[in-house]
Amino acid sequence: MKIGIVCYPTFGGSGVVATELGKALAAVGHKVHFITYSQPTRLDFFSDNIYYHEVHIPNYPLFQYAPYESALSSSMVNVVKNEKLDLLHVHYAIPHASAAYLAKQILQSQGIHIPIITTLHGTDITLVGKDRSYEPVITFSINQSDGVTSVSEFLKKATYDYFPIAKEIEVIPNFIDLSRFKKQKKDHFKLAICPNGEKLLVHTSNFRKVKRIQDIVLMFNKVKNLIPSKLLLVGDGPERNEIENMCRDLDLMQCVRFLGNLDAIEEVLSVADLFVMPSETESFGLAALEAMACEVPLITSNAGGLPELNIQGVTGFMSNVGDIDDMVKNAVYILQDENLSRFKENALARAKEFDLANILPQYESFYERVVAESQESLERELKVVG
Ligand code: GMT
Repeated sequence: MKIGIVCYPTFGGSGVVATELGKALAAVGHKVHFITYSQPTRLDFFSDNIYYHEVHIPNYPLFQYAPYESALSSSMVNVVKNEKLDLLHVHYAIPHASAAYLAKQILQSQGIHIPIITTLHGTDITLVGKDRSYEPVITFSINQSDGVTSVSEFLKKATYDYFPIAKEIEVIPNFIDLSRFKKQKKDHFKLAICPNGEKLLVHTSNFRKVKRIQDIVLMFNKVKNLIPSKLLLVGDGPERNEIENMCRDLDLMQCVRFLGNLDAIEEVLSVADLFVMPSETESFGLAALEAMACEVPLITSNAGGLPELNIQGVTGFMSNVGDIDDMVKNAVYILQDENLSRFKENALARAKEFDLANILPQYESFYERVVAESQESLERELKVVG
């Protein structure tokens, strides 16, 4: 198939999933065309089957806000026409689903039919999408998509709860490439961070409020008094400065390191003993799955789709959002030497259930079904008109 993938190219779950999916589809022979405003962060190699089309957004002094959605729709129209795509798969509803709808209408006026699949990732529904400023457009464009997927049962339910959606939503969970995300021998790295055999706690995210990174700092402040440990905070975003100040105020800078955005995140995860994700909500928790694949157990909140990933008492523990003392108790339990290796094994076993090899065929058969159904409905419409 010739597939167009539209996503956010920056660090962030939806862009990572879209890019990894595109790479995997290309590896099994599909032609994949990425349409984004800059090179996706994980698209840093050459493949015969991967193409990159940059959305050009011309500016003009009249625009206080450059009309990105119009530029994106125009790019989609051009790529579908020039590359003769079979399908457009857009990741994150805002504004990709509505831009795709417009592109579809423009193409239809030129006698070209293109099916659209929208994948919902989380904040496009749970935070931003349900804002009144976006809700009518989101509802309309989800209903107009030829196929809709969500990354967890939780997100499917949330979508039906928040929006009047008539469309069937297919749950296809996120996945992991186990050939990349696996525990590597990085003893020198561990020794540099934990020279006295301390345990290592890690968090990776885009440092947004929804991640509740302050809970990690408060939790770590107690854990380190019970078990010698260090904390690595990986990623960057709006909360980072405040969290750094908090660590300074709590006199934690000797034990906490901020690493910023990292490409080779699997190298850091390879030396971690515990991954912490206390989010307010999380539709799936891809960063936690990446940690599990590197044999790292989890301390997470029980919000959103996290119970679909983290098995209580097996791959780690879940606590109510903001319950710092429960997270401390559970972290100390996991980090005991007699428990740690069992949790690590369980984390890896669970990650294997989300192996790319299991999930990719689900996307491929969904693509085939949507393309066939949308072709049939087009033929029905043409018959009625004829
Ligand atoms: O978590 C974020 O703020 C990034 C966001 C995104 O769209 O990039 O992540 C969402 O999509 C990921 C991939 O499907 C999920 O693993 C994350 O759980 C989800 N984030 C939230 O629901 C907060």
